[in-house]
Amino acid sequence: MQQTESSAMYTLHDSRLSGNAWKVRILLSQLRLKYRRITHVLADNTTRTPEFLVMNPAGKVPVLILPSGEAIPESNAILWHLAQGTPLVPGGLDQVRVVQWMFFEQSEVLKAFSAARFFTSIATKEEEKKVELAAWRTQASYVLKTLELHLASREFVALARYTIADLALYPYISMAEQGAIDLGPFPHVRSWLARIEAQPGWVPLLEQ
Ligand SMILES: N[C@@H](CCC(=O)N[C@@H](CS)C(=O)NCC(=O)O)C(=O)O
Repeated sequence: MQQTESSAMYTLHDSRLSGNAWKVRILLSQLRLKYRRITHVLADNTTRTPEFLVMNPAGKVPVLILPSGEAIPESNAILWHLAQGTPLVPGGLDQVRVVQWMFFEQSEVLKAFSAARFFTSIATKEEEKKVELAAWRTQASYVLKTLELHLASREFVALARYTIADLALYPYISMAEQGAIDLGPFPHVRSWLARIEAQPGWVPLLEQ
């Protein structure tokens, strides 16, 4: 575990390559919120200790510790909490559109893209689950076709402007090629990714 930065109000438990934690770091930057990072090496199982499980019973990063000491797990719950009261979370029916796409991300996007990436570019051992790669890539292709059609007539997924729905969907789709998922045939998806990267305060996965 490595700790970086000081004098922070928030503490973010993350891991170096986590796309879910990347979402949170982009938003913290966009909202200009100071935070300290506690970066776990997931293979060391430090997210499965009794102390960590009190913060997140699921034993995963990201977990954001608020200035009050309250722990919030689940990347999209963290985005929701931080962005409340900003234009990134609208009110009324528009809010439902944002929630809709954040659920789509967790149910349809996350597992397929993150698993394809992990077993293609990150895992070092011969993993049993590798046999499922074809299924994950098929699911990823369904997601990309869905988004390509949706984004053909709009700039952002939920509303006419950037919201946390775009941010929730962004990390794993932007890293699709690390899972040998080709974004070439999806020009509208690629333009949308570029629009997200052009938002003020966007930060890369790995700081130079
Ligand atoms: N639904 C969760 C998923 C979190 C998740 O899968 N985190 C991964 C890193 S990206 C993790 O901590 N894996 C460690 C483990 O499963 O032991 C979220 O959106 O935050």
